[in-house]
Amino acid sequence: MKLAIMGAMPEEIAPILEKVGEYRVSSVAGNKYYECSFGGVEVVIAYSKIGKVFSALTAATMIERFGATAMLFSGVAGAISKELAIGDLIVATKLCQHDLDITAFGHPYGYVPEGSQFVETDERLRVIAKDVAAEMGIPLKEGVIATGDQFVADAARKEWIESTFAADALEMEGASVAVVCNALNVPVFILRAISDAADMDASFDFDAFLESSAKVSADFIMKMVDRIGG
Ligand code: 4EZ
Repeated sequence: MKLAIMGAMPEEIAPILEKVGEYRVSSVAGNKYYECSFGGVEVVIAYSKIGKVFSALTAATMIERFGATAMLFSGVAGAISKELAIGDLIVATKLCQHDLDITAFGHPYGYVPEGSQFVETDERLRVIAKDVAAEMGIPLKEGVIATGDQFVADAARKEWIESTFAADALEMEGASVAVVCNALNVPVFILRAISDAADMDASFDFDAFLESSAKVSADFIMKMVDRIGG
């Protein structure tokens, strides 16, 4: 097994690189990839840059070039569900692309022919996450995450995403990573800690809480890696 651990921004993987300590670095297609062995597990770590295209490129590279056989994504997200406060964790059961629209042809939002409106994550990895949360004594919400190439800082857009997809949180990479992993038959797990509420204050909250929420997510992911290494 070789585990891929990815984020979108440097801040999202910094706590992970710090934890593993030593690694080999290589560059592919404008991104750096960090490889090491951690607790008996081979890992490759990278941040993709923001958005669906860069994250799809990085996920595919980790699998095809670096031989990753499972994918753990760690990062921050905007909350939709009122149950989610800043710093809370959410695990995606399934994800959608909220900005994918060929509804002019009668298709539902987020759907393209030969694709699906929602893409699912790996159940076994979600069970590991539940075990880790129980052991830590912390709540872990599961739900739908909506992905799109937009930083959402607008109540109307957020409400549209909620009513269209029943989404609990939103971000800019999860669905594209999950699509790539499902296509290449690699189990995928998407974890996010809340940095903002995708509303008028989102950009300020994001700047204030990116680092602390990214660390909440990264620390949880590393607990999962500990358990996987057993
Ligand atoms: C994207 N990520 C934000 C990147 C923002 C600024 C330079 C997560 C995220 C997010 N995405 C946190 N809050 C969000 C929101 N309100 N809308 C979209 O994955 C880069």
